[in-house]
Amino acid sequence: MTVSYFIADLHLSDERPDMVRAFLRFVQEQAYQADALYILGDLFEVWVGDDLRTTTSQTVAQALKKLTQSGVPCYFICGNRDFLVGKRYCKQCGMTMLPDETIINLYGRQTMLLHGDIMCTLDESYQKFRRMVHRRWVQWLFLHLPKRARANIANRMRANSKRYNQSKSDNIMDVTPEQVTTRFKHYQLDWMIHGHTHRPAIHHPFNDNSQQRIVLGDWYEHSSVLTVTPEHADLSGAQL
Ligand code: OKV
Ligand code: MN
Repeated sequence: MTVSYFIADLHLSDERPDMVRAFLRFVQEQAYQADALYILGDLFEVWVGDDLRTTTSQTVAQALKKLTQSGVPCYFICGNRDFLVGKRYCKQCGMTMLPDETIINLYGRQTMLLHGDIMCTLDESYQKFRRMVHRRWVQWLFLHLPKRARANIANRMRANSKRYNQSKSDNIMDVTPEQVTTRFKHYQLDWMIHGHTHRPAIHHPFNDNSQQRIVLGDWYEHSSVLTVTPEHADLSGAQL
């Protein structure tokens, strides 16, 4: 079948086996018929190194390995939570890591794929955090800490950010319109597909209806999947 699937913000972890099951169901019941599966970040709620295996990470790897070995290519762009997913884990899944802001030809449409956090420039404290944890030497040091120390740091950082994010307004947490228009103009995009904001929608940023910004939803209550064929794009969510 001529169809590609796009998902993001699954935030999978051992704490939500129902969400993991929904992902496995999606892979088994839909993804095998696809030309490709694109995972646009935050597949996992926490990631502190490929060497820290969890039930969830291994179950997911097994399912994706079977899928990719059957001939369905799977692509992964990291999110703001799972930015430390590495070559080793991607290899275990048989999936290909793509850089943030990858441009593909999607059945004739010039399409940019990204997680989306990089366009949330109003959230200055987050952008500062992002720049820090994306430095190569910072990641190198963190990954050379013992597993227990990494897990402890992650727990503390998550607890702090939960408290902190409640005080941020909706506007600050969304993408900056100017970041969107700049990319459409500079790369002559037809489409942009991203996640991160957990606000599923199809936006038309210009008067021209052929240009679309498609925002994927999260998987907390619904399995949010974007289905793209040569004819159309369908953004749908099914109860978990
Ligand atoms: C991911 C976010 C926790 C947001 C830490 C260097 C540093 C990596 C890390 C630790 C945390 C990922 C890897 C996590 C995202 C949070 C809290 C807020 C806004 C370092 C490299 F700084 F310690 F040196 N981390 N984890 N947050 O728990 O998955 O995105 S995480
Ligand atoms: Mn995100």
